[in-house]
Amino acid sequence: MILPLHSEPVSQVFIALGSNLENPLSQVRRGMMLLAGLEHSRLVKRSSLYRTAPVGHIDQPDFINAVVQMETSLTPHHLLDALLEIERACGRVRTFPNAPRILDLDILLFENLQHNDTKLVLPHPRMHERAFVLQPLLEIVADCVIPGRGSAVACLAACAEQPLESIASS
Ligand code: PH2
Ligand code: MG
Ligand code: MG
Repeated sequence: MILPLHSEPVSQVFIALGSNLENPLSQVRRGMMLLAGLEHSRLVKRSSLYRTAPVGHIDQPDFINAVVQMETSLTPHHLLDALLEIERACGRVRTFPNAPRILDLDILLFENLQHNDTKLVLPHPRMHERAFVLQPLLEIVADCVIPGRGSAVACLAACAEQPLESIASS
């Protein structure tokens, strides 16, 4: 009998990457490289890279944004801790909400889980109103549905005024 190499349950997850400090393009590429090496996980697909205007706190440099699809046997909270550790390793220092950052890694979707505690909200609570998340996500899954929010295509249509420009394949 041929046994599977591992029998841990695997979850499909989507992670957003963003940077607007210290050569954002190379920060996002480095973030992807570190995600590709994440324990108990596999990087499945990566979107193109986008240059995007800041949303929210607008008096800051443009961002580079992208999304990756991963498979992981980590729990949502272990995955979150691993992402925070990568952010720290890349030199991120937290100042105020929405401040410029070297690297931001956000869990967008973890399977179809809807979850809310003080550390983690799933799906990401603002993903449905951010073109810099929706456009790269739709590149990977054209028929993506956001639990509790509906089709990602419809969400993107509602934030069409947010400028973003595809700059390179990742
Ligand atoms: N991240 C934010 C707030 N605003 N704007 C853009 N364009 N890209 C981001 O990654 C971003 C943002 C908070 O995480
Ligand atoms: Mg964020
Ligand atoms: Mg974050």
